[in-house]
Amino acid sequence: MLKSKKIAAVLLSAAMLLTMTACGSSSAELSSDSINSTSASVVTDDTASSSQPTEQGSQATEPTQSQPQQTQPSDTASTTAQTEPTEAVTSTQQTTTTAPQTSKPSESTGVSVSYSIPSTWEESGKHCTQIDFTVKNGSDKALSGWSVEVSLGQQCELMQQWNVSVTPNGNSFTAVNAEYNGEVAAGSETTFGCIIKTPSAVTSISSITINGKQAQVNNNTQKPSSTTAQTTAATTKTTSSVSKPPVEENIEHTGKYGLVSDIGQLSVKGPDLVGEDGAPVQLRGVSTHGIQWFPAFANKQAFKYLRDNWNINTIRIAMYSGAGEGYNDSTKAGLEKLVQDCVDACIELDMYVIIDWHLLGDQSPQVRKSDALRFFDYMSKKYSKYPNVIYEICNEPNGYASWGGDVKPYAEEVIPVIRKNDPDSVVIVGTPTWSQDIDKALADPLKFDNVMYALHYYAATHGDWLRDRAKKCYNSGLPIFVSEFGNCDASGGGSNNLSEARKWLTMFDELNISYINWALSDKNETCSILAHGASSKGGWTDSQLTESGRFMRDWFLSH
Ligand code: IDC
Repeated sequence: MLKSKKIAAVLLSAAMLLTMTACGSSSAELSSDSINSTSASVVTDDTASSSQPTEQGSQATEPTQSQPQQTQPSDTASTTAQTEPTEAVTSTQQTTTTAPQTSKPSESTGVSVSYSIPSTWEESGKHCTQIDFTVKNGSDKALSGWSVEVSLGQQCELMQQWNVSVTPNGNSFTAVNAEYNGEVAAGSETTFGCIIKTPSAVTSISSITINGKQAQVNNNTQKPSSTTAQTTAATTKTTSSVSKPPVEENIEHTGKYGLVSDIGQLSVKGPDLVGEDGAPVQLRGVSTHGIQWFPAFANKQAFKYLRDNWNINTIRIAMYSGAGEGYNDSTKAGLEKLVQDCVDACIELDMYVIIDWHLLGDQSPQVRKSDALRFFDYMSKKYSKYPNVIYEICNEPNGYASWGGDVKPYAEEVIPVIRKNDPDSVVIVGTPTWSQDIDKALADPLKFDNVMYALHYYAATHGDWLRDRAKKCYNSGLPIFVSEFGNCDASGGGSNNLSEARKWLTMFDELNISYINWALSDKNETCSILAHGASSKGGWTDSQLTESGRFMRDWFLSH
């Protein structure tokens, strides 16, 4: 089966590329003649550079790591108010399956706006529509700001927005650039989006202007392809649109590194993660950065590229859960929607996917327990029939949070909620001190099956002492999952320590312990796999990868 799959992959690779490109493009193309242009242009994603807010504030607030024996972002650092931009809450997942070729670009200049409607759903008798926009500056002059007016022909209410400031105005809304993405260099583009609520369904948009000039709307035959429910609407019906297409891979995923259709439902046997046939399995993959900050990199094309070119079988979706980290009443619906888009993408890609409740700034998982209970109840109901999904219920308890007083009691409430909906699933539980105190879990384990305990390390910070702890715990029967690690220091910065990194990964390969690298983003920090400005959709050359990115790619490919 694997052999024929490989041949199919080769034969289909060209078709696949075309499909991926088409999926990444919008079917509606609008152009403006505001800068030298009169014609519509086809917008493709392959040259997209990150339109994320730059990390101006975040560099200053990186967790600092000064004591190698104490492992972690320091206490003060991890509780520092997060200065990452919080408005970048979005779905960049293109789930559209039809992307008709619009008129050929007759010239490559001009500013164009394209849009796609990746999902729609109903809530309290109204229609909710997510619309993703791309403003592309095909001119030879920088754009110093943009204002896009979108006519819907019906009243609209704003629910969410990202990378933009949206003002509803009767039957239309105006979308004005955020502070950080008004400037669009010649040849670049920027993306933004919103979720709106309307009395009737929005299937296409009748008119758009950009910077006051009417833009032409090309015929749009694109259909919303998913009807995913919002997690906040308890009464909303969940309709999963996930179907399983045949898997096409460039790389043959075999044996313990297989994909879901090879390995099936995971379970935990002694200290080992095993597949449906009971044989040990090793999940290896990459974690997104916080999806509130780097949503552009949380997309199906990037995951697919990593699956096919880096030989990984797992993606971790990190959603920071602290109010200071961008998860709050006004953003949670959009973030949880993006988690689902990412999970749906991984299911379509036949990959395992970890839903990570990325506890960090709150220290104890007790702080946001009621949100976590609602979140995991929803996710485990929605994904109960998919063996792809693993639940990680608290990334890194830290500071005052203790195993007996905070983490264990939290897990004892959350796990039964997951189990009720999804009885077979594997659950990863974080451990105190930034998921280093696996020994505390060994001394007082949870009484559930199919539970694994998170061990996190950063190779330039954590050495022999933590490896010894890992070996001792494993040999004593503790199931360990390395749901996050970095090759640099625990702040995410500093230099990589690749010789330590090799020691860690070699040990895990020998013990069949699964590991997930931090992080899939182009943020200017050592732990990123991508160099700043790299495409968000894959196809990365050596120079578009960081040192850590090249090391991880080579490791995954040669081990
Ligand atoms: C870091 C990010 C950094 C961000 C910071 C926020 O790399 O861009 O500003 O979080 O606190 C962890 C955490 C993980 C950290 C990572 C590096 O799980 O969220 O990411 N790290 O500091 N534990 C140890 C290290």
